[in-house]
Amino acid sequence: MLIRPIDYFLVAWFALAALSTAYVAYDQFKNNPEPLVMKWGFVLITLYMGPLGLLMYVMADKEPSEGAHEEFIKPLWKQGIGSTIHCVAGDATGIIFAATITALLGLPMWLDVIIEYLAGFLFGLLIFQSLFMKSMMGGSYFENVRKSFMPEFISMNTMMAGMAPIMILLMMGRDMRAMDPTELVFWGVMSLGVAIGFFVAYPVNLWMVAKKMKHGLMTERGGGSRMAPADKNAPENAVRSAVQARENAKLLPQGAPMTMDHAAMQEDSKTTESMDHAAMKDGNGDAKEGGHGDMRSDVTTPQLATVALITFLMLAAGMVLPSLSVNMSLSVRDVGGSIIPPGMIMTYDTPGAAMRDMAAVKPRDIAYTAPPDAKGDALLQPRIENGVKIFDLETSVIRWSILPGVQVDAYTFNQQIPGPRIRVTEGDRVRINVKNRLPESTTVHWHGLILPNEMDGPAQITQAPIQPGGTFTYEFTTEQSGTYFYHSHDHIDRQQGLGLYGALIIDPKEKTKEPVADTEYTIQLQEWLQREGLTYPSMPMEGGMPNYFTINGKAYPATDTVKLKVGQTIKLRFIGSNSNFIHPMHVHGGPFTVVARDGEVLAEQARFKADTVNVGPGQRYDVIWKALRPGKWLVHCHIAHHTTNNNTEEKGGGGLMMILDVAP
Ligand SMILES: [Cu+2]
Repeated sequence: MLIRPIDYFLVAWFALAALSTAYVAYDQFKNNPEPLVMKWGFVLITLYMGPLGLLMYVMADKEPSEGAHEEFIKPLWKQGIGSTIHCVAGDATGIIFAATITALLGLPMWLDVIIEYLAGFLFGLLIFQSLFMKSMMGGSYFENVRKSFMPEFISMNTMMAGMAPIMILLMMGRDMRAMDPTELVFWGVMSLGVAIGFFVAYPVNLWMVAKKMKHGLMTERGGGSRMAPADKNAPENAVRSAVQARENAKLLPQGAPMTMDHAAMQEDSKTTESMDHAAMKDGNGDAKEGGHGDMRSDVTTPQLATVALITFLMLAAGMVLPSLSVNMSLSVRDVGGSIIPPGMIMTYDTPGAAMRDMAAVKPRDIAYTAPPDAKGDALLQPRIENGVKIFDLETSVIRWSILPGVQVDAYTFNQQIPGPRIRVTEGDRVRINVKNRLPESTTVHWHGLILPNEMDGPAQITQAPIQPGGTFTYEFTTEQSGTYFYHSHDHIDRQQGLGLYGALIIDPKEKTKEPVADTEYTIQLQEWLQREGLTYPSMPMEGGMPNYFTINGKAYPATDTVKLKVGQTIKLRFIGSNSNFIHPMHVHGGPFTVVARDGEVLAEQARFKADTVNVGPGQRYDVIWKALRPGKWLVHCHIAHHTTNNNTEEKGGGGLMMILDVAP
């Protein structure tokens, strides 16, 4: 699913990779005079490295004009490219295959990289080097395995030294979709890893070619390459079949141009035998019978041992150092495709559950997009059966506008933020059916109510969590009155912060017990963290700090304006439905009277006047404010940052701000 800018980039990249691969494959098999194994090497490398593979092909290998391949590929840097391609094509295929299998099996990351190394090494050695090259190198399969071992070991070490840090740091970085082979970003990491591995492996391959330990690029015309065209006109032309070449070669003087040879060996070639596959020697240059010693390596044993040691240290550093900063004990299943907010601190001991807790809401889970002007806190009408008021709540993931053009991906009750208002009367028997359509389990807690313990809601304490698709019925008789609210009590750190809360107002049986005003308005507070189009549960920790703040699901200037007339009173019911901060809520234009706290009406002599009240998470304050003067009077949080939208002000503020518009 395309949810981050990198996803769009990768679509474009892989489209280019497909086109590049198609071209290289077509050109290799149609035109380029090269052994089959190198044709496949270039095709695979272009598949993995996209336009970079294409670049290397046209710069180092593609025959520039008919018959010119032998000369064209001679420079050592091109031979180094050929040698690296030959190694990396095999190694990368083994690594990518192993990475996919280990991810699907759900193995931990530390085991993944070890299996990937072994798979890459064995695939490169046993299949790509020894099997596919056998026809060129001559000798028995096991002889080739033995000769290829050291070059393959050295090359694979450097390849993995480059690729492992990319895989480890990016797969377990912010966007852990990268651990999942069903996600495009996994393949993006593989491609980048192969590319980096290639360039790290290049210098040592260059050295091995120079030392005649490894083959570079080769030219092969006729027999070995399936589609190489045969030139019928000129025997002296380089383009001809292997059979023809061998026949004709007998007539050639020593040192004459040969049609089938290893470029690095050409200068040494003395006999027609050098045109044969037998001349393609690897390893330490043991000449095969019928061949000659022109592939004899001039590397010394101390050189070889030291280079092998250094590359092994590079491998160890590449695998161990990145592991110090990510949790290598986790598997793709543990992290669940989490995308972590920017700046969140993750260490080698951060548990998978913590990552899932902090992760962005997955856009693919969104079941509904609310219209931009949709409002939450809608009064929920009950059905009444045998005197019981029955309410239905359903949780789901929706997209919700908090400002024009700013949307959050939220967990909601009944597709709104805040959840619908439940309003009953003291003494009512209520039954609330909760259906869970979230991708995770949930429960509902009835904050502040006296009720049977098994109806209280805390997951794993009074009830089993309601699993995705499951239901639970809460039933109790209300014994109190006042301003209450309900909220999720399972993974509360995540779920309440993503929108699972709503007002629960209980009117007293005896109306006279309650301080009254001409009108009332309920204010439910919330903090949001929305960046790069993704919504994370805000948390008071590094990387988790909120950047949007809402009253009843809207940030100023999208918050409500309440119309009043001079002399009228309004009861503001503040609900701390947020879970991070204490918000000092302030009203302009004169003091209010605090008449109730946490649902409890204050005795006359305990009521007090104030113009700011600290609304902490979970707290409720009912205050009555009288409109003394006409004009636009603000209600706002007095932590100034909480009246901004992503650190900007619009129409005089943002976030936790709304207007009481008093007419004369
Ligand atoms: Cu505040």
